[in-house]
Amino acid sequence: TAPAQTTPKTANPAPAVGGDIPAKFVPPTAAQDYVKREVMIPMRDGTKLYTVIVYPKGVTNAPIVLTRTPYNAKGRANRSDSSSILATLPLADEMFVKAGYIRVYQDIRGKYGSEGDYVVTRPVIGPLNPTKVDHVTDAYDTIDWLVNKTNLPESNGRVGMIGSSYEGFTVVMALLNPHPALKVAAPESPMIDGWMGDDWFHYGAFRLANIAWLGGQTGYKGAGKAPPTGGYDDYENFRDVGSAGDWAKKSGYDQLPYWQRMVSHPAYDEFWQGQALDKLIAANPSDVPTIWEQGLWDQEDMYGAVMSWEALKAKGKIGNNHLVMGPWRHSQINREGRSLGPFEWNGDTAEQFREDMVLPLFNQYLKDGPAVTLPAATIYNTGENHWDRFATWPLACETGCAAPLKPIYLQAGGALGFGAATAGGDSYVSDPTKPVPHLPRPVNFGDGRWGDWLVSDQRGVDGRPDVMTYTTEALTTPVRVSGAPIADIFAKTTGTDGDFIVKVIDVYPAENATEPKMGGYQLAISQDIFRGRYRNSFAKPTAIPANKVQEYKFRLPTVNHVFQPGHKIMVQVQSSQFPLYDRNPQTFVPNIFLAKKSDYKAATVTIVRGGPQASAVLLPVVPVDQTAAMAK
Ligand code: PG9
Repeated sequence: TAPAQTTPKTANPAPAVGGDIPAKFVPPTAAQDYVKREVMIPMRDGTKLYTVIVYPKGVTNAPIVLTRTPYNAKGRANRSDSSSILATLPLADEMFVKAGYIRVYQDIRGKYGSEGDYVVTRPVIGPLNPTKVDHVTDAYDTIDWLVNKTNLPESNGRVGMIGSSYEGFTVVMALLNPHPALKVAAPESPMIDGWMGDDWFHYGAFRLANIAWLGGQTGYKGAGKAPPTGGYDDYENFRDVGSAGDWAKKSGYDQLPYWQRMVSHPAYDEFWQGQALDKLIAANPSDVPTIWEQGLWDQEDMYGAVMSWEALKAKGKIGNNHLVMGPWRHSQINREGRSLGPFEWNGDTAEQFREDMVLPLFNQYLKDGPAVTLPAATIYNTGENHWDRFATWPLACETGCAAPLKPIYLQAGGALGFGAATAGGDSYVSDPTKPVPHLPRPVNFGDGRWGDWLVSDQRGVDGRPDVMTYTTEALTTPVRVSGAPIADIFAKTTGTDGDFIVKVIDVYPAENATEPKMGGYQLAISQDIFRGRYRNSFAKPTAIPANKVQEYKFRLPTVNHVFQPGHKIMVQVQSSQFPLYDRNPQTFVPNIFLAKKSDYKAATVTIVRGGPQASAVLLPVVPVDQTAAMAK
């Protein structure tokens, strides 16, 4: 027979009067293996910043890892509601948790729980920031508070900073005047120069892909939301409305101060120059051991880390500055890094970065762990599928490297080769009513393709009459490229402004018995856009003289790649990439944000081949075997 059951007597057995929600409900914390404190840390101007401190129960003499974020510190420190610290903190913190660190997340001023005014990527104190506070002082004051034993007796008084993108920007800011307790840093895909090649523009072409971020981020103090776009296809939504300025007006952006600032600074004037962190960091290099991380296919912040590292190298500061570039999309280093799009890597490359590079360096400087020797540059070889550890980088460049760049010329009949090209030209009509899509349509910015669009198959546009394609024969020997290619295009246009997009592509063999879908894949290993009005000066745009050949020369993103035998090298040139970038009206107007619909005109563009104005891509070609360049 079943044992008799007794119904427990409750204090309040009757239907609730006043509702079933108690005045205070506190989930029990006794089982937690960690302590989570929420504190308001005062800054020098009296503003208090919301900060979450998480550490294992009973820990003593532990180092601190700090992230300063505009993305909700409370949420960042709460992967899940769990009594285990490992499950509570994000995946990328697992290594710190296992090593007994104190983990700190802080809302930057004006966002989420923090007091004060939020300014988008607040510039340093000076002409662009008339206040007495910036991220340099806020990081300093925060670290000062954290290492004070009365505030956090569990710490050993040493701090490391880490973070990606905006959170990487705040790391770099802290390095401009590091608190003495800041012992090590890892800026990951940091936002460094919003005009040259990070979030907002690439060489002056405005990135519509980022426009929703601004509404979400500055329309609200807390969690924001992007404005509605209308139909599903953002290609149509943005094209049909007109300029970026027209779209913004429709979306209420004219109320947003940062949008207004951007509209008043379309060129690389003192507003952008004064914020270029690669210049600021090279003018004030720190002695803090630092890992600069950059994704090789970072769709948002592809520019800043490598440029900062190169600027520091030019200052003789690579002793404490290390560059790491992996096969990653934006912020993928905080997640799993086994693959990107259809490409599979040798294990979890993001975890390898975190566990084999970041953690040992942090342990060395924050816990007196064993000394590690990180090479000057650790860059994934995307053609051979392994890490390369370089004693020096890049292996080839225009001046000052072991090898020069080697031009590969656009040739007649869609050919591409290292030999001289016969003189001629290829013309196409670039029509703003039919811009080249950056992904097969419909393109919806929220459709899940944003993260890996940079590795998408370029056959999606190859063959369009407004995309010029040049290809080598199938290679009989491998070709290695290690450095930053430079596009050097000579072209004329019937318009008075225009954009040039240049892609360096690895074309896979047509047949692949193991992975049939990869047969003929066109993988862009490097690509960028250049807005023609800036060909003579980034600060002072000028109209392109119609029908006169002009040179468009610009650096493309860094590569470390081996084109394998049987593959082909391809270069594509086109004049729009939409809706990723706003359309160039192709008629010179003072400010493209304010272009009228009638300004948008089709233009015939002619790419010049051969002769004294031979269009080419200058490739960092070096011998395949680079054993001598590797770190010992
Ligand atoms: N790429 C994002 C961003 C950084 C800075 C300004 C605007 C956007 C980010 O991922 O944080």
